[in-house]
Amino acid sequence: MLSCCLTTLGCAAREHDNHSSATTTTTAPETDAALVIDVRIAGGSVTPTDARLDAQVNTPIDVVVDSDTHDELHVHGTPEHTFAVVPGTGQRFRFTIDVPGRVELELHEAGRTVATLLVR
Ligand SMILES: [Cu+2]
Repeated sequence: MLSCCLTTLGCAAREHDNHSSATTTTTAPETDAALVIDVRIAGGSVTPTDARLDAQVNTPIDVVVDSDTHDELHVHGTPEHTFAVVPGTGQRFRFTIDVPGRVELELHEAGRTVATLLVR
C-alpha cells in the first residue's frame, strides 16, 4: 500500500515547487475549506487510518493534526504536497488537488495511510 513512498527515495526529495499558484489572499482561512480532516497521532497510533473520503478538485482541503511526535504528512496528489508535523495540537495544513483521482494521505514516519481521497 505504501510502496510508492517507502521503497523509493524520490518521495521526500520532491520539494514543493508547483503550488505557488494558490496565492492565499483569502481573509477567512479557517472556515472556507470544503473538507476538514482531523488527524490524531498519539503513542504511536494514528487516527484515522484508511479513511475513505470524497473531495473536489480545486477546492481547499484542510488537515488538522494533533500529534505528540514529528512526522511527515504527504499528499499523493497532483500537485503533491509535503507537510512537516511537529508535536502540538491544531496544526492546520491546507492543500488543493488539481487532477481528479485517488489521492492518498500518508504519514511517512508512522508508515500509515491516513485517508484516501476520491477527488472528482
Ligand atoms: Cu508519500
